[in-house]
Amino acid sequence: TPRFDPHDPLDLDSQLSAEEIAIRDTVRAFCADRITPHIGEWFERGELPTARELAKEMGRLGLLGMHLEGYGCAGASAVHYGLACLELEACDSGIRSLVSVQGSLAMFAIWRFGSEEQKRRWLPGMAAGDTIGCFGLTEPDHGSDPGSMRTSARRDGDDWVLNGRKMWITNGSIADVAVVWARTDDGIRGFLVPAGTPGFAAPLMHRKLSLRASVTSELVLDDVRLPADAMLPEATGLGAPLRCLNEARYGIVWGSVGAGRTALETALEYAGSRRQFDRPLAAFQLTQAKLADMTLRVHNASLLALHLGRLKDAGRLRPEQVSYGKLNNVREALDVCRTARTILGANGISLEYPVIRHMTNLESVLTYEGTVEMHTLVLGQALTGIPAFRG
Ligand code: TGC
Ligand code: FAD
Repeated sequence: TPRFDPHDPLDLDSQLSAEEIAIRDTVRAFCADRITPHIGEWFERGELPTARELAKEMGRLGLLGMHLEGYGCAGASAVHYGLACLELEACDSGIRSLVSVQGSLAMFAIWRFGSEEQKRRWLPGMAAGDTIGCFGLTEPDHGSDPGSMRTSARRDGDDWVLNGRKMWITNGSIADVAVVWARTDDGIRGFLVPAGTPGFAAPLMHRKLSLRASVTSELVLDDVRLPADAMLPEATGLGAPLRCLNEARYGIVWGSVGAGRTALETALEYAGSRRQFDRPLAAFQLTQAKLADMTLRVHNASLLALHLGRLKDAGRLRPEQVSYGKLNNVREALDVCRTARTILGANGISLEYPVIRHMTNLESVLTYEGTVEMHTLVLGQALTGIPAFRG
């Protein structure tokens, strides 16, 4: 039997193919080379200054719309995509967000619900990272309950005219195209809004203390006139954006493991080298209990991600199971970061170490793509048959 590996205590590598390991290692090396050396500074400045350049590099690696087929997309498996998300988020949740929103939300919406012409027009450039997309569902007054959105699209001759506001939109200010969900006489529909369309603006949101190395924006739509073919023809009703969310939530199931892993590994290394009372921190039983607990949480989450990935590749993954994974893995990763932070003592609050950055990032991850409460209620409904979202 192989030796116990503290970095892979369940020997999960034995469950991955050589190709899966190769993809993971490529993304890990890319992050170590291009992102990790700068990410602390970007976070501190509250910027992602090289977002466009990074998108092109990630496009060349095949990471954008990675699990989609055709139109320049890599056509990789769900497990490949998950492993990539894990490595990206081991670096920073904001970097994984850039990729999630591009591939799982904006590109997926077009790929799944777009016309042939829309797919040909947008997807190859988005897969290459030359064209950036965003996904506007949340509004100032409607977050967990997007079905009550007020943004509207009305017909004027053949055209559509959109009015409303979206809030907290990742990639908004750098996007070349916004997928905007709006209410019509015919229910909720999706629209492709090119940047620069008169009446459309995407101002940056400021003062975030989480996900600082990520572009977050408002979308302003004031009498935005679009041609008839701007509407995604196959997307009818709230179920369409929710299907896109399943894809991005799936990526988060994996990604959050990466954030937890970085915190755990940082704490393990720190505990081995920092000495107090003439002993390494790692020699204290209380520290060992923390390390053991964090290890269980990170690697159980990893096992869950891999299991859900295999179900997805087999075409068997249910939205309720995605909620299960997102709820569990983000919560566990945040818990691991908080514990890791205590092991680092005062250094735990410094950006010299990645732990506090991951911890504050995960506060966003806990909220976006469905809050803890929403996923708890999704599971509650799956268990009892009773929806408890509204009175
Ligand atoms: P409800 O009546 O239950 O459902 C409406 C229709 O949608 C269907 N449906 C789903 N379909 C696919 N996947 C899912 N997960 C689905 N959940 C529901 C449902 O069957 C129904 O279809 P039909 O044909 O009967 O009409 O709708 P509800 O209004 O009661 O809402 C249910 C609820 C609360 C679960 C849903 O609204 C929800 O998930 N809310 C959370 C909103 C959310 O997650 N927003 C995320 C915004 S995007 C984002 O955060 C990006 S951050 C990315 C980053 O930076 O990485
Ligand atoms: P609310 O819905 O107002 O909820 C506030 C609290 O009340 C939460 O704890 C919630 O769980 C709880 N609550 C609400 N309803 C119930 C209920 N029925 N029962 C019990 N508790 C309830 N959105 C996009 O569309 N696109 C993006 O790209 C995007 N990127 C984001 C990036 C960041 C950094 C952040 C922070 C958010 C982003 N979002 C995006 C928005 C995100 O999806 C929403 O913040 C999220 O869905 C929650 O909505 P809310 O913030 O309006 O909270």
